Amino acid sequence: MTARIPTPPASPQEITIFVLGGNSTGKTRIIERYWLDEYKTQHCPLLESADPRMDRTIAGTRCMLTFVEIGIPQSWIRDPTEIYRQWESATTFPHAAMLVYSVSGRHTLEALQTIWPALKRYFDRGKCRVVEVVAAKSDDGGEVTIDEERAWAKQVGAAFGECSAREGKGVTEVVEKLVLGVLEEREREKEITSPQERTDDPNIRRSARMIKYLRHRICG
Ligand SMILES: Nc1nc2c(ncn2[C@@H]2O[C@H](COP(=O)(O)OP(=O)(O)OP(=O)(O)O)[C@@H](O)[C@H]2O)c(=O)[nH]1
Ligand SMILES: [Mg+2]
Repeated sequence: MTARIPTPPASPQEITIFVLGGNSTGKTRIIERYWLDEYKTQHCPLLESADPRMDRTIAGTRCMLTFVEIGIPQSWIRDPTEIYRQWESATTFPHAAMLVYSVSGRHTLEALQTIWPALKRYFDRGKCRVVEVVAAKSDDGGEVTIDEERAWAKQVGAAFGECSAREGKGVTEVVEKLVLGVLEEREREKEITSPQERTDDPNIRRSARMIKYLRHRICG
């Protein structure tokens, strides 16, 4: 009798996502809604769990997602070069970033626009190319028109999404759009760096097509 050697389970794709935005823009509620499908009414600036990592299968790929919430301090808005000073020596970078503003506060969008050049320099250094501008609290009366924001996102080469953590709408889409963007980028890099692998493993091309198809369905 021949013993079958079990195939070791594939290690998950490690994906770190920065969730970055001004005070009270809804960052924690987005993560919480995605993770636990909950919306807490009392204010809690950060997730209560000490380990913000979650194991999810997205587009047939096991992913280990780590969310890092970052508030934008006033000092960055006054002088965005503060970001260089704080992050110039950083050696860890996100794989994707969600730039969150609240549709009910124009200043939260303007804060992102002010610090974007400095942020971009940091993201470029870490080769983080998957960025999404997210209009949070979409259930709330808007001060910012979505068209205006969509145009800015396009101009800076970011995707755009809107969601309401309170109503549970659009949250999965905004998170998974980023994850699919990272997976697609990794597939592309794999194809460039190891054409041998591409010819030997037919699943690589199949999963690349699947990710592309799902991304197209979510992002339009
Ligand atoms: N209408 C509406 N209000 C929301 C939504 N999400 C959050 N809020 C409100 O905004 C407040 C702040 O939400 P948080 O998720 O804590 O915002 P944050 O950006 O993490 O805030 P800080 O960490 O304190 O900067 C909440 O207490 C809610 O009152 C939403 O989807 N819709
Ligand atoms: Mg918070």
